[in-house]
Formats: sequence, C-alpha cells, structure tokens
Amino acid sequence: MGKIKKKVLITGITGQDGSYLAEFLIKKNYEVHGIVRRVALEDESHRLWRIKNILNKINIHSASLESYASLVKIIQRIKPNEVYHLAAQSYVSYSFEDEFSTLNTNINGTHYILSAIKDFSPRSKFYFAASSEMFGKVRKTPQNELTPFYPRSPYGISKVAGFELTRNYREAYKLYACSGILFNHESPRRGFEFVTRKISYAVARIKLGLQKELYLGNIESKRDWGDARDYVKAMWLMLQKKSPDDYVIGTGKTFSVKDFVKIAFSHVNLDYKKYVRINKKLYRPAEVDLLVADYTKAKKKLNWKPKTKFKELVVSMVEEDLRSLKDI
Ligand code: NDP
Ligand code: GDR
Repeated sequence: MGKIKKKVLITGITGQDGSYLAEFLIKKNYEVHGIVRRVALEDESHRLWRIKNILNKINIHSASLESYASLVKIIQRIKPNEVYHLAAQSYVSYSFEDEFSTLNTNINGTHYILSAIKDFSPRSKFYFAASSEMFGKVRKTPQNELTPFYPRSPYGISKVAGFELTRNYREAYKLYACSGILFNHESPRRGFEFVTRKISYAVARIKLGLQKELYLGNIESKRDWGDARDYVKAMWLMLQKKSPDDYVIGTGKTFSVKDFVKIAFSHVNLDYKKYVRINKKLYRPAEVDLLVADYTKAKKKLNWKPKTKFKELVVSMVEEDLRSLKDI
C-alpha cells in the first residue's frame, strides 16, 4: 500500500504565488486542493492561465472569501494538513480606490478561514501571506520581525489586521498558524498591473514595434525584489517546523524602479530615456519609499536564502515576454 498523501488547501491558487506553490507541492507528492472564484471557472482561458498546465493534477473548489459558509464546507470536508491563505486584493494602488472591498476581502476572508479551521479542522497548519507593506513608512532599515508596523495604504492596513488575527489564533487557540512577511517577489507570471511586469511587457512590445511609450509613476521608489519561485519554498518551510512562528522573507538588497527600467531596456539594446514618460496620476496618495529585508531569522531557522539575483530576474521577465509575444 502506498503512503497516504498529505492534503493541502491553497486559496489564491490562480495567482502568481498560488500557481508556483501548487507546482512545488505536487512535486512533493501532496494532494493539492485550490479555492477559486466561480467567475474564474466561467472564463478558464483568461482566469486560470497560470494553472492550466496542472489542472489535471489538482482539485478545484469554487468558494468566495466573502462567504464564511462556502469556506467552511471545503475545510470541513477536506480537513487539509496545511492551508496556505494567499487570496487577497493584492494591488496596493487599487486599495486606495476601493478601500471597502480591500478591507472586507483581506480582513474578513482571513478571519473566516482561521475561524473555520479552529472549529472544524484544528490540526490544519495555517500560513498567512503577510507583506512588507506592513512596514510602510519604515521605522528602521533593514526591516525584520521586530520592526514596528506603519502601513501606508488600506492594503497595508488589511495585512496588519490579518497578521494580528493569525498571531491571536496561534496564541489564544493554539493553532499552528504562521505569517510570512514577504517582500516584493516577481516572475514571468506576475500580474500586469504590478510595475515589474508592466515594464517587462512594455519593453518586449517596444522592441517588437508594438508600442511606442511606457508611462510610469514614481520611479525613484525602492523595493527589495526577489523571485516568486524562491519564495514559495520559504512558505512551505515555515509549516514544516516543530512550532509556528513568523518570518521575514526578502533578499536584503534594494533597487529602484528606475534600476529595473534601465536593466530591462538595456537588455534589448534600447535607451530607456527615449521611451519612458512620467505620469503624475500614477503616483500614490501615500508612498512607501524604501523597503529592504533583514531575513537573518529565516536563514538561521529555516535554512532559507534567495537564489535569484536582481539582474537575472529582470532579464528572465523580459525574455519570457519577448518569447510569448513572438509566439502569438
Ligand atoms: P495575485 O494578485 O497574483 O493573486 C491573488 C489571488 O487572490 C488570485 O488567485 C485571486 O483570484 C485571489 N483573490 C482575490 N480576491 C479574491 C476573492 N475575493 N475571493 C477569492 N479569491 C480572491 O497575488 P500574488 O500571488 O502576488 O500574492 C499572493 C499573496 O501574497 C497575496 O495575499 C498578496 O497580498 C501577498 N503578497 C504578495 C507579495 C508579492 O510581491 N507578490 C508580497 C507580499 C505579500 P482571481 O484569479 O480570481 O482574481
Ligand atoms: P507594490 O508593487 O505596491 O510594492 O506591492 P507595485 O509593483 O504595484 O509597485 C512598486 C512600486 O513601483 C511604483 N510605480 C508603479 N507601480 C505600478 N503598479 N504601476 C506604475 O506605473 C508605477 N510606477 C511606479 C509604485 O509607486 C511602487 O512604489 C506589491 C504587491 O505584490 C503587494 O501585494 C505586496 O504585498 C507588496 O508588493 C510587497
């Protein structure tokens, strides 16, 4: 008789991180379950593009973060060994436009899942996708697990609430619940609304003569940018420890949006100054100017470190966009 497979439930499986995490866990022989919105099932070619190659290896359940009842049903039935809660309204800019749905989805959605686990599957280990946006107007550089939070957007506020809920469920109800405080991580599967993908896609289109200009907002802002494929491994490592804890995950290096732009354009032998225009409308009402991670704890306790260098990441995104545009 074969070994019983561990079961995992991933919310946000259609997103960048969810799709890489699902692939990673399939390779580790998990039985993978994912929650998707019903609308996604109606429009598979658009909404399920990141997981189309693994659809026959995973189990998809339709549910909504807005409905406690729909989440309970799934958690009660599957009783997963591990739950990775990645689903969220994850676009910081949009959180200023629609504070209400961002707070509602990100805070209540997290609360519903924690509460469902507590009542119906208390042995499930839980991972919460916290964010460097919680540090916002940074109190200290670099930032680690002890740095105070100062969120600068409704999104950041929602993630602080999710982090505190996770900690409280761990302490009050003894759930195995962890938060990964992840800094920006990118890949060829990054959503088109985020600045790195906006740049890599535009550079590929400009190179192929399909676009003439690229409009950006604040290109001086600095981020600690890593590779999503390295980061999903850190999520898993957190849930393999004896006891639950919170960890900062990043590269410890910081680059500006302008640095990303320069490398991306120069990779295809173009001078960015000829194509990039600044649009003040793309500036945010409140900005996070500088983020850089101190991931010493993850290195020591999880034996994790990032593999991909910034330049390799930029080049891989531009190359992949060039390749896919040429295939059309
Ligand atoms: P994406 O934006 O690529 O994916 C978000 C996922 O959440 C999608 O699967 C989306 O589904 C789902 N989702 C959004 N709203 C709802 C809803 N109301 N009900 C059900 N599902 C919903 O994000 P990433 O993969 O980049 O990030 C994963 C998580 O990590 C997010 O929580 C994000 O906030 C957090 N994070 C990300 C970082 C990064 O740099 N990438 C850094 C730190 C934290 P659909 O496809 O249907 O829209
Ligand atoms: P961020 O990512 O807000 O850090 O959140 P994003 O790529 O949206 O912005 C990064 C920085 O680039 C500046 N910027 C622009 N941003 C966008 N989107 N579009 C532009 O045209 C543009 N021009 C300049 C922004 O002002 C900002 O300073 C991401 C998300 O994945 C979150 O879910 C996650 O929690 C954090 O990373 C860590």
